[in-house]
Amino acid sequence: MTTLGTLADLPLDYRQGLTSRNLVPLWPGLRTVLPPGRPIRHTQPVLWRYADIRPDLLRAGELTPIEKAERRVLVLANPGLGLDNMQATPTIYIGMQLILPGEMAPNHKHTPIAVRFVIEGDGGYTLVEGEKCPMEPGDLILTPGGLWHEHGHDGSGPVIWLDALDLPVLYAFEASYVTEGPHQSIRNEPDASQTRYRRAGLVPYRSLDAPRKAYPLLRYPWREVRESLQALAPVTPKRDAVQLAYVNPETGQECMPTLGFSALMLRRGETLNLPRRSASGVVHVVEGRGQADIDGTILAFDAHDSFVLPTHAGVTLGNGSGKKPAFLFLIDDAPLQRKLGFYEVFS
Ligand code: GTQ
Repeated sequence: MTTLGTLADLPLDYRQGLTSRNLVPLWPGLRTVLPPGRPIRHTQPVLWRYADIRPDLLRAGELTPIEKAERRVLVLANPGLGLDNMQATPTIYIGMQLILPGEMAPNHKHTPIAVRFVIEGDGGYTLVEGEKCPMEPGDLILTPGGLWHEHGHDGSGPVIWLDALDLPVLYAFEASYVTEGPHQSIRNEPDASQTRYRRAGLVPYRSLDAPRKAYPLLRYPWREVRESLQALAPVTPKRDAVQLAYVNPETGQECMPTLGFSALMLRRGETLNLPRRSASGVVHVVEGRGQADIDGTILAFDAHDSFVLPTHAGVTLGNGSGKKPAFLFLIDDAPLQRKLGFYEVFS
């Protein structure tokens, strides 16, 4: 590959003239924006310990009333991307949200999509367009872009969950905004995971002729995901991942347009090599402990910790227990990359 001319090669008056006319020569920066072979990455493979986050979040509960926060969230910001930019990866926003008994996080809708993955507590719920989704630990709850959502808590003790949004993408598009709305009235029926979409492989008959909703299923109960992983484990060859994708039960496609969600079980004593791929991701540890090797950076993880998988990273995940499985929840931007046509897996 030829060495290109630099800025210093150009006369000062020429450079100043270009700058004054908002013009930039490409060639001095060409190898930065189009590096050979592999992208330049600023995303660091950082880990956030839940043992650190939890006390800070509970303190936020004392310091800032919900009315002054709307959403009481500490954002997991990747230092490589600039803390103020609120990016865990270039495309993924991750926050940890606290709601205390009796509090309400008021109704709104926004252009970014969001999902909640519940970490601890009883009695929390999210209302999505009138559907009340109970938040039990490990549950995944979708709040698709443009759908009204508010959070509440009728139990005791703190409820904490992880928020994942495609906010960095919408923000880069200069398309991110929110609309506030009045408190929703609750439809007095159980969520669709208990009624219309109770079981994989069965859908309401009329949805065959015309799918009724873009997002028929808003809640994926962890109890069923965990059982399904345990059933999958013994029929999965040793070198393959025991991994289930969260999909739309009517289309079988990823459940959200931009971000992908999957659950992964590391069997007792298992060490798993993930293929290098173009997607970035964030792993949240649901249960167990272990070790991640990300491009040579070694991270020891415990239950409820979260860590970053940069694009194109070589990733090895090890279960730290020879006795118990570990369960991980993975968020990635593969759906967006597939749609844009550059998703790659390198084996
Ligand atoms: O709960 O709707 O972490 O609007 C960031 C923005 C959570 C939410 C976040 C939000 C929400």
